[in-house]
Amino acid sequence: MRRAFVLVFLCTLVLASAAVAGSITGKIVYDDKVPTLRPLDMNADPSCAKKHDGRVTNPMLTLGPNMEMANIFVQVKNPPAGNHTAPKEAVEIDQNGCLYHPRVIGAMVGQPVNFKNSDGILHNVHGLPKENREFNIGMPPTLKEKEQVFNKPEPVFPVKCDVHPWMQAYVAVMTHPYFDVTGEDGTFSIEGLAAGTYEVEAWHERLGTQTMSVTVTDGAATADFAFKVPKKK
Ligand SMILES: [Cu+2]
Repeated sequence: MRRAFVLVFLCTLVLASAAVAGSITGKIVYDDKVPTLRPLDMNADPSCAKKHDGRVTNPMLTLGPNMEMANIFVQVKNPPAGNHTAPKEAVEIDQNGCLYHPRVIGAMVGQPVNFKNSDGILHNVHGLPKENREFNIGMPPTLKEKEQVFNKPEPVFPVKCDVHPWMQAYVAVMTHPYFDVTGEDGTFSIEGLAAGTYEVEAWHERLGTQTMSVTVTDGAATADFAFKVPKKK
């Protein structure tokens, strides 16, 4: 009896660990004519311009040497059921060189987002959500960080600085942890997925969204995306 119990227990453990063994990883590239974006003009605030050597590339389209795309928000649209607890650890977004780093973030409902001010110059963090309450945090040079918590899920919304019109960030508020943002190598990784078929969505601030159906069985499933400039209708 006891042995049978242990066996069932062990089988359950094996099954449980197999059930969350999956992940979806991928690489996102740009596959179109690269537009010439004007560098950012920071001369309106010399203390910003001074933080850069020469031209400041427009971060709207951040490409790696092989057209890898950064700042793509990737999420599972049909996440596994269950209540997902928000991490206590804050998601950080820094105002550095009068730019947001990173430019795109995701946080869970109830998870703090920590807006930092490494610049030590005057910024304000003006969020323009639709579901959550609009917010506008003044960040004088001496204010090094300020936390903000979002209570409702919301697709990606813009955050801007009213002092520096070129400053732009994007925040998504999620009910689950199955999301990631690509770094400069264009890759993302979404872990902890049970076996199943998932709709994966990739979002870019100007090039829209793409979705792909991906089946996770065991180990890593792949979802690679290529973005093009949408055709005008
Ligand atoms: Cu600013």
